[in-house]
Amino acid sequence: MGDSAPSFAFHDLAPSQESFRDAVIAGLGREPKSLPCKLFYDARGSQLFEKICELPEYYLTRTEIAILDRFAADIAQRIGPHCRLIELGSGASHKVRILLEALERPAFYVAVDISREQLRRAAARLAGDFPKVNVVAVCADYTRPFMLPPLPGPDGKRVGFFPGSTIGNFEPRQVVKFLSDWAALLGPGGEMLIGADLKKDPKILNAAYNDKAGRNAAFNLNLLVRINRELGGDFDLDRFAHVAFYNESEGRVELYLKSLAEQTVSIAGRQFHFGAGELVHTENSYKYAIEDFRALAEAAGFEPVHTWTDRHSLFSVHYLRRA
Ligand code: AVJ
Repeated sequence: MGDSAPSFAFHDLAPSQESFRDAVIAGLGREPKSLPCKLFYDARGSQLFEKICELPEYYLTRTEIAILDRFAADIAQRIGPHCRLIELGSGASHKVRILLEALERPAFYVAVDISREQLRRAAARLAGDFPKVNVVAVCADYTRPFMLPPLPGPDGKRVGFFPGSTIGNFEPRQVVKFLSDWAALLGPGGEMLIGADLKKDPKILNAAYNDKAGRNAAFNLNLLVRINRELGGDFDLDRFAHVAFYNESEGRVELYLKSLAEQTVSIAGRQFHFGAGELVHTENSYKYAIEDFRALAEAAGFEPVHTWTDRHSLFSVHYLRRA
């Protein structure tokens, strides 16, 4: 391990094309129809998501970045030296730069993401910019069990980094299972830094997921474009619409693709019927009051150590330690 030569390793555990086809066929064969939100992130979907992050209405990304910027020194001090940072759903790896700059001699940065080319590009660039950090990219679907590659060298603390409110895509009971699995994986002394979107005025939430520029719509509809391209589907994009709203009693934003007419679509040699107005569920994005999220973390065997928020209480960053 050189002291300053960039170190970059790539591990490909990418889900297969068959698993995409199986997920689509199973999801559209179900009643009501639903497609898992991880299917959004082909190369184009990852780009479209980055464009959502720049929207004036989509407060999540910039607010979380502001929190990380403002409290970076405090976060770094709590984490301490030589840590091994493992990021789930690393995307473009923008946010972790704030941590890597503030941390004292971080030893490893492991980036886990389902979007292979974006991951490769982002991790390679990061390795160039942080030559003292061992950068390891793992292309995997982290909602399923996978093996972390060995992280050699002196045994620093393992810290899971899960920003962006991606945790909001899980059902609350899945959050507990997911965090319990991570508690085991991080080992004794392991910690997590998790971004969670807060409950707030539904008007703000509805605007964030129904932006004027139509980027949320393009992102949602891109799933049909992906099915057409990769599975030989014949979705007519003009006959589906983006639907998103805050479901207050469930505490989540729900996304759907709405069929605008009665129609039959063929995908991978199969026929799927859609009624006029029928909804295909594509995503849930849960919003958590600070205490509610802490209770889930505790149920998963973590001790909530600290929570940082912005001045307007739009977003929260939780720091958890394995109890
Ligand atoms: C990446 C899951 C955090 O829920 O806000 C953005 C994805 N979906 N617009 C979110 C998303 C529609 C996003 N997360």
